[in-house]
Amino acid sequence: EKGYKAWLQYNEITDESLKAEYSSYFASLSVTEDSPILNAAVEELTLAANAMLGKDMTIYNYFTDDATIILGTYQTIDVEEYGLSADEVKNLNDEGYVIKSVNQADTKKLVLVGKTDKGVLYAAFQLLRFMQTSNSIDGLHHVEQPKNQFRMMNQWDNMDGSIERGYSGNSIFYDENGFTGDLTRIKDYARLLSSVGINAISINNVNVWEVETNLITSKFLPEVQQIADIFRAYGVQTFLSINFASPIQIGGLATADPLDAGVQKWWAEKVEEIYKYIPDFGGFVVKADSEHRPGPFFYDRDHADGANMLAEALAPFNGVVFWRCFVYNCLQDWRDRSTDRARAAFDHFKPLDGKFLDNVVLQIKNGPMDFQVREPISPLIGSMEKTNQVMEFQVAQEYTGQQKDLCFLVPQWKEYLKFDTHAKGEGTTVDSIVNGSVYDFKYSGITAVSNIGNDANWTGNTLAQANLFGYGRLIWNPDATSEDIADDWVRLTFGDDKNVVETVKGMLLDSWHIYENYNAPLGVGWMINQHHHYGPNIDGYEYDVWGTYHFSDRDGMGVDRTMETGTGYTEQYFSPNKEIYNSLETCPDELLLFFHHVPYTYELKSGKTVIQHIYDTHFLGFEQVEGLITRWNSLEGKMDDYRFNNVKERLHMQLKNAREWRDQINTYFYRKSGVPDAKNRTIY
Ligand code: BDP
Repeated sequence: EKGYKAWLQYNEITDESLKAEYSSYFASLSVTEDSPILNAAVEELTLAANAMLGKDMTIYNYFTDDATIILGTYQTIDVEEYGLSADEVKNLNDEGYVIKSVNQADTKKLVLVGKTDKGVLYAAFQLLRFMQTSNSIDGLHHVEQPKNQFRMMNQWDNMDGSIERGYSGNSIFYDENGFTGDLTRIKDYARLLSSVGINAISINNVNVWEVETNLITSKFLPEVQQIADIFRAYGVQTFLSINFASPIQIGGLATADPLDAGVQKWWAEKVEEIYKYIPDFGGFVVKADSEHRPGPFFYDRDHADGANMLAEALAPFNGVVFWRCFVYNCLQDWRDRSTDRARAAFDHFKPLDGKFLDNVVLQIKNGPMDFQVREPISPLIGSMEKTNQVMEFQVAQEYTGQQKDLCFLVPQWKEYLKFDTHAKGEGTTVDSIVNGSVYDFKYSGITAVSNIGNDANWTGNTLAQANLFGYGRLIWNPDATSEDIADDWVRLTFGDDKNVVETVKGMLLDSWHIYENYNAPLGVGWMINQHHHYGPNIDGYEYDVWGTYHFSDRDGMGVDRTMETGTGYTEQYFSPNKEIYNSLETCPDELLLFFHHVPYTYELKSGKTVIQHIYDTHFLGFEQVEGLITRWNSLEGKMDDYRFNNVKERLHMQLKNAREWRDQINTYFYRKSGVPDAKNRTIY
């Protein structure tokens, strides 16, 4: 096993009593409905029964009380027969389910009942998770439903086969400006996504270049349709990223002006054509007026004009526009610096609240900058009462070690989701906004940039699979703890050996802080190599146009974003967050340099000076990576060599990276500040 099966290992059950218990339930299965999703559920259970128990289940396509597994939607199963009340299932949302084991003297049965067929599939995956993690399923009565509506994945795959910010090989979808045709691999990806509850995917990069612009033409739609068919069977709806200038590039029009009648007609016809191929097509993801991509600004229109034009075309088919808010000036004059990139999304979009049609969803990155190891939450989240919103995470580790360095991001995402915005008073957490319950959005949820490619193990570093798994599990239920998610992932992936479970889990849970320790300090971000974004380069972006500065000089560092003397960014938050961030006294240490410019000798709440904090965390971060290597090495022989060595190699790359960060950051700030290390360690 090279890691391909990820968390769907379905290893043979070795515990005899558990095996006997499971086997008694896995003799036969009855399913009376016919749908691709139910077929997928049956296929998964069959596959697992075979692999885990060596059982070949008999499948009945009619109802029979002889079957040991009864599977279907609540309309067709007489749930009361099995001790469930009809309401229990009926009151669930469309993707909810119940798993119940009936354990009477002479019969043992499992009932997997969903509100819809999607619920049934999720029930199947959950049941298999219970078994893979050695839980007894006798007496099971498990009820679940997802807490977010859209649980989406954004591929940043290009049709030449490359992946923007891809760290694990090439695309599984495209190659040489066409499709790979490897539908088996795509199906296995669909299984992975569905098993953790992902229900939507956009299959091409948000930067839509020339070739990909043609994805919405008859040249490519038949193949998009094939892919959509595969994902549909796993409850995953397909979306495409589109080029705002498509009417010009492929429509032969002279303009893409969203208020032009000809442009509107072109999109309406285009959408109709797409739905002929894919009747349940999800809609479009749009990056417009961002990093040189075309958009409504070019025609002096605003983003509501742009998004609504597409939304109108999609509305007759229940399609949705995911309109990204990553809009900022990437050609700033660093000598001017009067604008602040952190302000941009809020400044552009907040004034448009109420102007968007109800099938537009604003897609907002979790932070105001760009997926740094530490950023505050985007103040746009929760600030628009009348506009559907989803939050965007990045599972791909662009700025967090690129799947060489270990950085388990679930604890970070969890912090964002549980952050209290105070938008509607205390307790208005981010998760309650993005799940649509605070403002009653029609559409809501979470999306993220995928981290997979065609490497044998999908994610380059086998441990980076935990981020994909964790993303799905966390957005299904943001109340799940990082510990439980990590625990599940390790046991599903590597088995139950106590040593392996505790060691790997500990490594995962420590890893975000370790990465932060040797990275840019105290929330300031960006001290990274330009373009490829791996490794340190403290001034790489400092005198450049992207709006990402740290303002270090001989006296101090950090970005003044206060209302009085700075960019006024803090104003964008609700009280009391606005005051908390605005004041040096109350701003949390870990974000201090994001919000304030302070002397190197400024004393943190931890009692250390900023400069000593920098030295200490950077020495510590490196040592902690040495510690990760020791911890991992203790597992030699406890798993297959392939996966063991894969991670070992990556950890050594990480050590090199951590050393570079430590040395460059410490040296730079020692030279700038002239303040020696209180502990007298060697700084060059
Ligand atoms: C940045 C990436 C860039 C993406 C952009 C985006 O560096 O490759 O195109 O975000 O989200 O993080 O559009």
